Amino acid sequence: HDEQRSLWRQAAEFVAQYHREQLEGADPTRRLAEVRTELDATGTYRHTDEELVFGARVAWRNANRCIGRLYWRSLRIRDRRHLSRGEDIAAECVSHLYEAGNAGRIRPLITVFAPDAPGRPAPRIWNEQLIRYAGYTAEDGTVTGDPRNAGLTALARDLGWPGGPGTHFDVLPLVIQEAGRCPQWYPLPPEAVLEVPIEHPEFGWFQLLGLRWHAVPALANMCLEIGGICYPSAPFNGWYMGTEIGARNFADTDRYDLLPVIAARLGLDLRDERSLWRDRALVELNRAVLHSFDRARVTVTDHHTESRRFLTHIGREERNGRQVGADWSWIVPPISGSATPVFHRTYDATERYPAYVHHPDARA
Ligand code: HEM
Ligand code: NRG
Repeated sequence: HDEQRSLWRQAAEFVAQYHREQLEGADPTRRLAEVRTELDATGTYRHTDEELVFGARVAWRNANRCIGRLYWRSLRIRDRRHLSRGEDIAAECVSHLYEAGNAGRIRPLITVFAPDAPGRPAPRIWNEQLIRYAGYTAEDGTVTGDPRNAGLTALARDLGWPGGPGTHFDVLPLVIQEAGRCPQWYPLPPEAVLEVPIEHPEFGWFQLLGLRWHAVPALANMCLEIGGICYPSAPFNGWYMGTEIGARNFADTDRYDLLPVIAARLGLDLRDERSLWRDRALVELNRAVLHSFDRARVTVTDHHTESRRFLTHIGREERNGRQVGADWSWIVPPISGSATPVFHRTYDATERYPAYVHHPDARA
């Protein structure tokens, strides 16, 4: 029927692409027949190890919102497709964090758990990222911690998580759901969570703000889609670009909202919009983030370097005969956009597969 036919079409397209790109144009006929037979018999098919590695890397290459794609070939894959129990997934997420963190020399990594299959839906990780800070909502609606995670924090509490010490940076537990079951929470051991205390290269008062951030950004709620097969639990990470933390997580008014605090400490006039107190606070905050990661010897990139690399990436891909899709509004950094080369041009926005895709949030 329809769904089957479209799965076959996507599978065939992927197998053809794999042979074209990875096997120097070898004839895909035999592999296609094999996949067809497996599809007819079981309603799904299994990727070879090589297909999985190729698919996960090309999905990164196809991430139109990602400025960090120059190194897409270096993604390492942890094949854990045989795992679908919550406990096992939690344990492997912890080892993913150790391997990815690598004492500060961060390694781009993806761990792939069991895919969706007919009558056998995959497990789901409910956390947006493997490491997220709790946001505790008080009676009056104010939030301690990261307001972005208030929902997951409340849910974890409902599931029996006792809560952390109540700081602005309590690490949430993993919340994992086996198919058809109620989600369960699993604590992350503190040793698996590499963090950087934030200080400023000049202003001694900065470290007294007590800010910190985790070293590894590991998206956990996107689905890896390869040749029509969905891997909903496939957490991946690279390293941070400083602006993600300094210009968004710490600065957005619906996140840590720190610009007024920092501008006041800088002695700026918060009543005068034209003192550009927000802009000046943003610059110092972003200097502090980059300085602190460097001091802690944790991999981080800055938006000027990364913008140049991204244009290098586009050039290299085009020389290889491939168009690079990109989403301008995500690629241009959230500060000093026009001071980076990625601002001054347009991009092809075509979506390509394999891809990392956002699915509707998991539900119990
Ligand atoms: C998005 C940088 C590695 C896939 C982003 C964004 C940045 C970025 C700045 C925009 C995030 C935002 O505005 O919230 C980097 C850097 C990396 C890296 C510096 C260093 C190696 C990776 C890896 C993958 C990946 C390894 C997948 C294998 C994505 C995807 C998005 C994204 C799918 C869009 C996320 C969404 O829709 O929310 N990246 N990235 N990136 N990146 Fe990368
Ligand atoms: N802005 C988010 C992280 C999104 C993905 N960014 C990366 N991905 N650098 C934040 O936590 O601030 N990556 O895989 O490296």
